[in-house]
Amino acid sequence: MIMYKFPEDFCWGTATAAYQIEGAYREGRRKPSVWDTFSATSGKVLNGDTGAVACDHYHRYKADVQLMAQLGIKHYRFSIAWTRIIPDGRGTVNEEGIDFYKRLVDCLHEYGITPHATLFHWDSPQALEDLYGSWQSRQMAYDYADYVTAVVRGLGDRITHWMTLNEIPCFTHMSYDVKHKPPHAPGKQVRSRKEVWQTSHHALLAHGLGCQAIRAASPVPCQVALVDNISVTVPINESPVNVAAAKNAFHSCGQNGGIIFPALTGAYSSTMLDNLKKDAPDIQPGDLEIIHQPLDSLGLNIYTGTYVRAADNELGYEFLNFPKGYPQMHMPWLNILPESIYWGIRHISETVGRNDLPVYITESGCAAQDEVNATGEVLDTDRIMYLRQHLKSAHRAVSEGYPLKGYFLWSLMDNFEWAWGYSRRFGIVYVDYETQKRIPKASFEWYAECIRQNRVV
Ligand code: GBH
Repeated sequence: MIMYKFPEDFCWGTATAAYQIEGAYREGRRKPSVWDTFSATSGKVLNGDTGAVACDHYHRYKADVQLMAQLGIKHYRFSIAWTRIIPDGRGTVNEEGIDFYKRLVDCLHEYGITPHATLFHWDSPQALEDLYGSWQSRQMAYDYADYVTAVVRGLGDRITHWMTLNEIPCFTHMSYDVKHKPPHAPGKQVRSRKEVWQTSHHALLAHGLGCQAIRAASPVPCQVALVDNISVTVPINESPVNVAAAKNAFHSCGQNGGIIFPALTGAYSSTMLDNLKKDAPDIQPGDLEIIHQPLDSLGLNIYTGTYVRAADNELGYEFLNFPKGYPQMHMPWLNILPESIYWGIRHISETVGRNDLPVYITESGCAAQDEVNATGEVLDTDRIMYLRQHLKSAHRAVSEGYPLKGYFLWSLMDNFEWAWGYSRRFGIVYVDYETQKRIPKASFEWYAECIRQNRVV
């Protein structure tokens, strides 16, 4: 019988992000990020929702850490808000901001939970958007590095696991090219495709400078990672020709070739540059060396993927559309494709060629149409089904020898789901936004049991 056992040292965790849970948007000298401005603008976020209060985690972090302890996780991934640390984006460091994260991290340590801090999860300071268009400018990368230095100076004695940026395409391409529906803050349209690629190039540069800043400022040895949402190509079946097709497709897709390839290999993928031609970003001498920093691990956020098969065309492969009625979770893009976890990890190893790098699934999870029933429970068996299949796929990667070290479930609790506001629930803890009451869902108990038994249950 296959027990789906994980190695003894496998890291079980959950993930969140500052703007999605903290609230307290005007407290502790915090100033607005682009998401405050965007969500306060009518028509940008569903139902006019904003992150002003969110889960009020800023005030309720102790109870939330207790929930994590009850769940049994030993690892927690959260993000630090730039506008709490340096409210104007650049310049004076705000000690009140540092203090909030000290309290949170000390509380995590009290319960034996290792903090994994993401330094940027999309909440660019509004002041820098006003000053120079944030990621449109190369200056953003340098201001980001200064912010990172301030964080690591303030918190580096108690945090040793750092992640530079979360999902570069989501705050560059989705923010400056409104063809992405729904767009992300600040939701501007730049003039050309080249300018879109320039924003992600600046973010890559920020990643590289950020890595250097962390290592320079950390008082103790630390771990540095990038978190990326690769586009996962899944062969329609595992015949050699279809596996080869999926690899080729992984390589040439812009979201991979233009982000993970330069970060991990020091070069944009050649097929992707060929595709872009005049739309490729300007790359200054030395940029790729800065971008290609030594990393201690790679974080992958994987929710779904795309089927690929071999085809008799110029490329030799084709992407397949999902047929009508294909099973989905509660997001238009969330087609259920559990093999994407396995293939994402395998492509990093074989297609990018980085089989030396430990990998963490830094986000995996789904939205469901959760309801509190008459007995006050949320019986989200659909989420359990989704998670069980994805963990089996993660187990396959481990059992075949790929260097998967941990799994962070997205998310600990329901939260502000960006342009979808509070209408989409990704948590294993239900949040009643009227009362801020937390109700652990059935999936919470299920995940706790996986952790207790160290296997897929
Ligand atoms: C993550 O992004 C985020 O890191 C997290 O903050 C968020 O809450 C979570 O997912 C759940 O959404 O509409 O076809 O253009 C997930 C990556 C990138 C997946 C954008 C959906 C849009 C596809 N997302 N993508 S489409």
